[in-house]
Amino acid sequence: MKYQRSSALFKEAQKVIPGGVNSPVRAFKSVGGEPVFVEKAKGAYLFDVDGNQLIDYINSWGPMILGHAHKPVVEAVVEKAQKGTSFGMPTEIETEIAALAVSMVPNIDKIRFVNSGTEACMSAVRLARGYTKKEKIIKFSGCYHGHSDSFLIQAGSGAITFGAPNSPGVTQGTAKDTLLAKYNDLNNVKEVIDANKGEIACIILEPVAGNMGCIPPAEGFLEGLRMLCNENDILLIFDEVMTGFRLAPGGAQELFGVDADIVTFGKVIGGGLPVGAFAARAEIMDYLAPIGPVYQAGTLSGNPLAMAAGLAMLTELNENRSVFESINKKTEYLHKGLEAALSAEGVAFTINRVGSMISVHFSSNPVIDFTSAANANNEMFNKFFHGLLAEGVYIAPSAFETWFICDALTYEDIDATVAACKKVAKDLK
Ligand code: KE4
Repeated sequence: MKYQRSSALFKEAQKVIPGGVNSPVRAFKSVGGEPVFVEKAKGAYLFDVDGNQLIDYINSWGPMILGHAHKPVVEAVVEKAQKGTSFGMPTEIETEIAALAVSMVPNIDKIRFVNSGTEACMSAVRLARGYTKKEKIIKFSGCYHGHSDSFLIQAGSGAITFGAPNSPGVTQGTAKDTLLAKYNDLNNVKEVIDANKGEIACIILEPVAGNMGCIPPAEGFLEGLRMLCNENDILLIFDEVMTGFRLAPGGAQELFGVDADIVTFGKVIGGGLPVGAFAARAEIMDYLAPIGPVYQAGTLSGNPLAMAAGLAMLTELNENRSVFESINKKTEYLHKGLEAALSAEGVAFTINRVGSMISVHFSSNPVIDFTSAANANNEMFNKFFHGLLAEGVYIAPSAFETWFICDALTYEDIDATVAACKKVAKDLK
């Protein structure tokens, strides 16, 4: 693979964009080397600026569940654009996609559209605080809910007291209201709740973690959180930015049969255009301006082009629900192939998978939380990443990310991926 043009473009980009990218993970800092600049994409394939064709296992970090440049989505956006791109006024299509989302997702009556997953999670927490009149929140180490200040927090000195900023610019004043707990550790959550009795507005989590690699909820973990929230008058927020409209039409709530109080969305709901959303039963959502006291707003919220892309995407997923089983089966086939290829070389690894979310960790121990993900051999992951890239396979450029499968991927693509893995595995040890 040659990357001359990507490298030249990266040099240019760094002169006018911090780090040459508009989102840090794209810069390959975690895996080393220089990012690949993409020219275009179609179906399961990326075509970079040097003419390399890559099998895409990121799919824009989740949105392209039906593959890139999916015809109905593209046509919907093109048609909408000819009628104007933004009005700052209500449009019928916002109601159409809202009604469809509400019909697909359990336990929500109303939904508010925003422009990113960050905005959705930030607004959901503000709504939970406004509704419960309590200020503290619990999040989990290793879970990512976007870059809003309340979420850029690491475990503080006291295990069960407030957190500490994990980015300059986040104040102690903000950090003191964010409590950190350990994913898949209900006892730890109980400790944190008991140490902050009556002060916690919400618990926010990824029902399947995707930002430590893919980490499934342990048996009973989600149900246990639901119980603790019921017993302590705490709202449970499922951050379904990754899992929503991917793990099932109704997302993780449907898959695991556990009801959240507020659900956030991103990625798939926008069909590849900038859309986030948060949703809940009416008694909670009606706390939002203009009918309630909790303020939240956005110039481009409900943008007609983004709504057209999202509506085309959700309509297809709703009407062809066999897609979910299809991508799950393809992910299982990939899992088996990778497992055979890596085992044959005696590499210490573990693969986590839920539905069409999957990740490879070079660890002989189970990866069940942030600590176990961090303790894996991530140097080996970096070699694995670059080896696959050289073979035309593009996976997430970090051991702390999930791969996302799209339904445009064929079994032949997966066989080619496994063949590439076999080749790379020989040089891993
Ligand atoms: P955005 O603001 O990036 O649309 O969504 C934030 C977000 C919220 N919740 C979850 C569970 C998420 O995974 C994300 C964003 N995911 C990352 C990938 N790990 C986006 C990639 C990036 O930051 O460029």
